Amino acid sequence: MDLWFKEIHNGSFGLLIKVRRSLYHGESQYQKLDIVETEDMGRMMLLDGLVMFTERDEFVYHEMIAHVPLTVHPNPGNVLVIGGGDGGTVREIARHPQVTRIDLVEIDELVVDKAKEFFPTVSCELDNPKVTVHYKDGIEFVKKSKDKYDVIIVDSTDPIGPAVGLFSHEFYQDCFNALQKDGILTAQTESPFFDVELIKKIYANLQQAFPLFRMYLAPVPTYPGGYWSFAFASKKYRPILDLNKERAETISRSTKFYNPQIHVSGFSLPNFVKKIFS
Ligand code: AG3
Repeated sequence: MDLWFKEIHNGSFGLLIKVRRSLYHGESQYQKLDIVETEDMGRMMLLDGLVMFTERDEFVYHEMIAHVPLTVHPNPGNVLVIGGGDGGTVREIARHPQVTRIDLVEIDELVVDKAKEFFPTVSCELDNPKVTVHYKDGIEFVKKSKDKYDVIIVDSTDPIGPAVGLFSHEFYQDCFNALQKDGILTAQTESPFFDVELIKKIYANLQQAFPLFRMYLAPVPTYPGGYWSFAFASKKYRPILDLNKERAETISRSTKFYNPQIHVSGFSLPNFVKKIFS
């Protein structure tokens, strides 16, 4: 059988992944959820037909969104994850002994349920006693928190549907207020190759809320363009100068992508990306 999954980005560029079979299809009030078994990439989760992650390469994204802020913050006790109901980001955060509490705010209970059923290696820390899962809209949730978190990680979908607000100035301002006085935020910020206009807007919104912001990059083969951007926004700490190399080294004994050298080099931007900010 010749079955291929196709994701088309911005109408004219696509990604093809060979599929063996469908494992689950369902729909919540928010989105369609598919889980398929692929030929090479392990199982894959799709939301509204877009790749959220595959078992084979999810480590890059989840390690980079989590370990970069957590190795810069000197004592990240209290961490908030917005989105990320699959649990991949939580799994990485749970590797840090300094973290005593993780709030995960996922709008869609179906994502958590099916991640637990089909992706045990990704969702494995969701039942950790340090983790509290809130089935709520992240936008409303951050509005109600003040001076509470050391790190906020926005593990969202593309800015479509319910996720649009997770890229707005107002949301970033609410995150700023929800963070303690030396808090750090990281967020996934789409493809630096294809989403230039969108990225300009996202970083302008961030810049209005945070005194310090930088982009960093990592390769994610199953996302459009294979090259993905993340934002590091902070009230005080600088992403390279304030890196705790010892903790980064310790964490990298259990990671597959992240290490202190990758942390630093992730912030080196190619000229075509630098140009987005000039
Ligand atoms: N968050 C989704 C990143 C965006 C992917 N975009 C796309 N395929 N068009 C991933 C969630 C994993 N915890």
